[in-house]
Amino acid sequence: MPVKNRGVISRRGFIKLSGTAAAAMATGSPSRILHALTTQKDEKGKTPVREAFSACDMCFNKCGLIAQVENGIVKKLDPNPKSIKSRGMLCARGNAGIKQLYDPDRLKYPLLRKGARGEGRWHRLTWKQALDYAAEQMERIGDKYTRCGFLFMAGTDMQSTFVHRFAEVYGSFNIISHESNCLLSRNRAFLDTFGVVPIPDLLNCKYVIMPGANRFEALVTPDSIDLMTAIQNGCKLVVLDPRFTKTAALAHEWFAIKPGTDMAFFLAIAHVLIAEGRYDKQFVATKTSGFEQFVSHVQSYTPEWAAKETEIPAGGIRRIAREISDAAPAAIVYPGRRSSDYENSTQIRRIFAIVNALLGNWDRQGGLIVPPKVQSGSIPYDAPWYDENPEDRVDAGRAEMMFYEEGSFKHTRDAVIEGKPYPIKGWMTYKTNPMQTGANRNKTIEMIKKLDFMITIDIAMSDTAWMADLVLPAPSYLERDDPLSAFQASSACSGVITRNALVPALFESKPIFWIVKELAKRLNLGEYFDFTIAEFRKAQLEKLPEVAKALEKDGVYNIVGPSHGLHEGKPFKTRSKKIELYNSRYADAGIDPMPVYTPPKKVPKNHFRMVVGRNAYITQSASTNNALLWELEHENTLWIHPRPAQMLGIRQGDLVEVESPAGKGRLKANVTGKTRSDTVYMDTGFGVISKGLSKIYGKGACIVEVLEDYADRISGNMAMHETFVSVRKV
Ligand SMILES: Nc1nc2c(c(=O)[nH]1)N[C@H]1C(S)=C(S)[C@@H](COP(=O)(O)OP(=O)(O)OC[C@H]3O[C@@H](n4cnc5c(=O)[nH]c(N)nc54)[C@H](O)[C@@H]3O)O[C@H]1N2
Ligand SMILES: Nc1nc2c(c(=O)[nH]1)N[C@H]1C(S)=C(S)[C@@H](COP(=O)(O)OP(=O)(O)OC[C@H]3O[C@@H](n4cnc5c(=O)[nH]c(N)nc54)[C@H](O)[C@@H]3O)O[C@H]1N2
Ligand code: SF4
Ligand SMILES: [Mo]
Repeated sequence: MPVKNRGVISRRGFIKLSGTAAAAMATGSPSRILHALTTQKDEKGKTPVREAFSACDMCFNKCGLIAQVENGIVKKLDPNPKSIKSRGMLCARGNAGIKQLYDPDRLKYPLLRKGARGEGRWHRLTWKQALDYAAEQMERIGDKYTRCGFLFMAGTDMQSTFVHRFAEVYGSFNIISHESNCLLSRNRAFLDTFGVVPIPDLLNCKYVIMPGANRFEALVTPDSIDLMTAIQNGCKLVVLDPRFTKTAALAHEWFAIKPGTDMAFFLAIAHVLIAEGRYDKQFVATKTSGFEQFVSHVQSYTPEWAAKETEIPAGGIRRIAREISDAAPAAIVYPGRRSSDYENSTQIRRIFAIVNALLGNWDRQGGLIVPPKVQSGSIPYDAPWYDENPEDRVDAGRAEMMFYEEGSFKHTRDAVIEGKPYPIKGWMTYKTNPMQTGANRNKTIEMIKKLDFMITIDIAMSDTAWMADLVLPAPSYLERDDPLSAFQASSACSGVITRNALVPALFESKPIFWIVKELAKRLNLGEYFDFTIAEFRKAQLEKLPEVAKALEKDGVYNIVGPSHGLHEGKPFKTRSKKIELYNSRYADAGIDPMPVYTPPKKVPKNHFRMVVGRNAYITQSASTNNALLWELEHENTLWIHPRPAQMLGIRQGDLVEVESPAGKGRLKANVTGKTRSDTVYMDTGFGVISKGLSKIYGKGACIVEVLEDYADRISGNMAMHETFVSVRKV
């Protein structure tokens, strides 16, 4: 039953396709994918169906799932109602997971590059050849350039911990994750205010201001579900977004804020809270430091001033300040998730944190909470020391206050291109696709050209794999046993989940744990991986018998009980032991100790600001080639407002060229009032260079080909909303 090439399918059709029919499609396919799988029947002539627990991995949320497995084939994925994090939900992407498993485009065996990088000619290797070659290259680069001459980058995964372990015992300090392209400036801001990154108790909240977040499309569980429940229970939602997102559509109020001016909005909110004595006085007096400095700091930041910056009326700002203070402490300025936006993103998020502190919502029901987290065990190790290594990470000193463990993709890439302070000649990427998710693709290509050896481990021929020298096939999440993962989510909802292989790994795919273990053996580091996943899990569970029992019985362990009022009387983990409205560590480092407003760069004439965002059926760059999700979006389009579109002679569906100093791309125009007239937008995950992604190759444009690579000054987080583009009809 082939899937018809239609633009739209109904929800019922989608669910049907995602289940039994999808497996049938895969089994019925003439490709060799499932050739080996034959139908077995029991004595009664029925095919046995097994139900098994696992955790979705179509995005980082790890929603609980129950799979129906028949004759070694995953037939359907259902939500696990016992998972209180996902509240018995699997989203469209979760349902489509089955097509990730049975995707004919999956990588099947190790491949070595033939010809030039990115040319797409490959030579099949055995695993032994591939691993011997990789180990040889790692040894050679380590000897010639020190162990820090090899860079490691792992995306979000329950097995990424093994990449970190491997990098450490191999001896490189240069380990990065996707986080410096995601949320580090938010983390920096909340950590430097509260000493911890708190979690919003949306379920019990009465008033939410959501600036630059899109919870009804960019799904975070349980936030997305809880926010909807809270609204049904009377919570008010105010959204600030230059685009009319689905979250804006479901909000009580939406303001198409001028991009880059959120700090002005919240400085003015703080101004009103203080001027009208609407802040939580007792809380502020006992729990915060620097209030006096802050009072004088916000004196001139009136709503009338902010109105000119934000293009939101002063009366609206004043009213919202009053409303949110009336609802406090069950009232939240949503901290947000992705904050890879502006050069001053940490300071923008600092004012979000400070307004929350003024509302006194800390550790209160419906406010910002820090729920308990399960501390699992591990198999400890002492990484060897390599005398010849340089002193620090290659990106050290390039941002004012970088997270040492995370580093910065943007700054590391610059360092590799410059060869300074020392050369990096090797790169391993696991389950991350910087060719699509690191702003300025041309620079990533330039970086790769500097390397002697690049190895990519993926399930598909991503654009990053396409540029690598050696590509290794990984099993999807439905074929893997993973370690345990403790989660900490909102609304009395933390726990532990794990992932069990539902079917054996297809083709020659091998999990990263096995790969690094084999490499370690070849590099005389085998002792650091002298265990199995089962033994690792056992060590994790050693002191947690009740967790082990729950995982076995329910597929998930939930911590139930109150998640607020847990930190009363405890000092904050900041220098002053209080919530820092004024941050003296910043002052010492020459950073503004309180957020100082500077207007965003002006959009040049005949240009637009490009912004990044999501929709509910694409996960960053990774799910656009999924057969089921591709049914919902065949290519991306450029959102452009009707007014400028008319001036440029652009009509719905016209092919346009978008250009910035970083590069250009061509895609169809979506002329829509859902974006401001000075702002354009496109989805991520199209305009691929990899011919191994057969459904989306040649479709749409690649946003990181156009985005320039600015960075947040404090954290080194990528800043993806600082790019101005011109648009012309082709
Ligand atoms: N379906 C789906 N869900 C996901 C993901 C996914 O890829 N797909 N990814 C997951 C991940 S890794 C993350 S980090 C989260 C991201 O979750 P969010 O951070 O909530 O999502 P984004 O879509 O990045 O939201 C950014 C929004 O900010 C708006 N914006 C742009 N500039 C400005 C500005 O100056 N001011 C304001 N106020 N708004 C602005 C954009 O238009 C966009 O709608 O989503 C998670 N959930
Ligand atoms: N243009 C643009 N850039 C962005 C964003 C954006 O929305 N647009 N969002 C930013 C944010 S918030 C984030 S979190 C980052 C995320 O950026 P990335 O870490 O690059 O995440 P993905 O785009 O999801 O890419 C995941 C890669 O892993 C592969 N993969 C999927 N499952 C498996 C598996 O089981 N095993 C292995 N080995 N590989 C697998 C996929 O094929 C894909 O190549 O991007 C950031 N950068
Ligand atoms: S939000 Fe959707 S894609 Fe992400 S883990 Fe949950 S079900 Fe899977
Ligand atoms: Mo993210």
